[in-house]
Amino acid sequence: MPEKKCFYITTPIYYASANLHIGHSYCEVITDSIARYKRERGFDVFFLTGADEHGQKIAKNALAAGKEPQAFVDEVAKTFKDTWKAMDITNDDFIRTTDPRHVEVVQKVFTKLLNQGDIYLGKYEGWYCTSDEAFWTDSQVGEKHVCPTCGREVHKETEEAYFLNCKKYIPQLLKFYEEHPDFVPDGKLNEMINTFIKPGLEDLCITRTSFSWGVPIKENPKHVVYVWIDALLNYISALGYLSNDDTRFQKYWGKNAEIVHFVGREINRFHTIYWPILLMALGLRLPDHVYVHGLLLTRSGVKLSKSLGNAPSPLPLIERYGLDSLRYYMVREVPIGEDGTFTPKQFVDRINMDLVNSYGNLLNRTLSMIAKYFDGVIPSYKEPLAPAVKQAYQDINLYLNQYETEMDAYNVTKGADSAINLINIGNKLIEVEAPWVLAKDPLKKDELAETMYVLTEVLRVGSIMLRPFLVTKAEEALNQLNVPFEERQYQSIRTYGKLSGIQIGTMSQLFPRLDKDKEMAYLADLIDVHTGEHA
Ligand code: ME8
Repeated sequence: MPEKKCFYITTPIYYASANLHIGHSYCEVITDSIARYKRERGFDVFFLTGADEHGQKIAKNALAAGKEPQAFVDEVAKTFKDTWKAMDITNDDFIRTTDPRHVEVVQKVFTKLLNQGDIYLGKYEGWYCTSDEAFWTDSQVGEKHVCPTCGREVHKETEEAYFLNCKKYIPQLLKFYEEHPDFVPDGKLNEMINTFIKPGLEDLCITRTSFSWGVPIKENPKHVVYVWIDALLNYISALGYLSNDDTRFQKYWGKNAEIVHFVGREINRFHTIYWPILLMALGLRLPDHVYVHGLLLTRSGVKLSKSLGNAPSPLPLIERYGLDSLRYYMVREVPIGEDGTFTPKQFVDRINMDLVNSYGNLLNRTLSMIAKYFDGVIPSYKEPLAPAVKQAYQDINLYLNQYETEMDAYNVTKGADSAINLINIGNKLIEVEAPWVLAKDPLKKDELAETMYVLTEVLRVGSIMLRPFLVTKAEEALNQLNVPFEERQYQSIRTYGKLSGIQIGTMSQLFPRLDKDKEMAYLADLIDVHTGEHA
């Protein structure tokens, strides 16, 4: 057996300033789907998420809530963990920037870079956005002096501060970009180069003295580390970088591991410019990809966000529609690199069309017909003779190949689409072959058997493909078909013919049909409570 290839995948660590909303869940669900897919493909996966718990904004929120910052973030981090549990997120670790294991790494990194001359003490004057905890230059804030990210007013701040010598690394960074054109897929790097690097990237101010809720540096403890530098280091502190036991780090940040960060577009800059610079300064390898996904917007095009208070939690949606429906909608309906809107109509239509009509229905019809025409036993597999059945096997291979290509490129939207297209091979075949007609003709017994057989394969293969998204229902479908353990494994996905003679399990409806008007009204209400927008 060749050694498993290591795959390290991360989401951002979410600001522990308030509860999570469906925008964050979107980021987490697509990443989780990739992690699950990679595990299915035999990779040794490590999937990290966590909480970003330092900074002025969080200290302010804690004060407003009448709590000590640590007690405040302890509570928020617990809600994060509970939410991810409710969404069946399969993260292997949950890092908090207040974890001692993380704080130590931040301090050690600071000392290392200070000693090697990549960090120096200077004075900072700049435009600061309190909400985004980001400093901006004159050209970035423009004449109106507003934050380019959130549009809020920025103010001037001056303080003694340490700087990271970014300028030194620009040639090396540009060379890296050139040599790794797929570092940031979909051309999402050009904007970064044009906006931030070409106009001249300044050294980055990486400490603050105006507040204390952060990691104090050992050399000068009135300084705390800038929240973004603190936060970015989570990706390696969680693996045990610079700790007594760095086995995980050697493994998942090793040269043979595949490393992918998933981030939303508004934090592209930090992950594609400053994070690589930090890693270069530390003499570490860079990630293979920073995958930049789009954002969920309100219907009038505003980002759903915690600070604007316009975004609902995923929990009521899970309670009403089930986790799999919500996960499926997010993955399938919002094209991964683009912004999308949570639209009640699209939600209801997508669930009814793909999960109820295509998937649930195919399972139901197939099982009922096997019960009716074959006493509940899957007929024997034989080389198919009927042209439509032969074609169905070819189409299974076609969509399966397409699925793998898309999922390998992290395109979960197209991956899910290929899986449903594969399921629809079965629905089309039922229309063409009309098993109820074949059943009446004794000369068509073989054709009926091969038709029913291929339908079970469509469902088996399709369910394995859907499993990263439909984390309970796909397995439930395999249970109803009574597919043996071995034939559920991804490595057996292309092995056809092993289901002959299986007694099918108990039938039940996978997804109830949603009443369009009723559910659209419910969803519009739920969303509008937060966004203040009406359809
Ligand atoms: O940025 N739609 O934290 P965060 C889709 N702590 N994704 C969204 C979204 C939306 N409406 N709103 C937020 C931070 N996100 C930092 C990260 S990592 C070293 C530090 C995504 O809680 C957002 O794009 O504000 C980002 O990828 C993630 O949620 C965390 O956002």
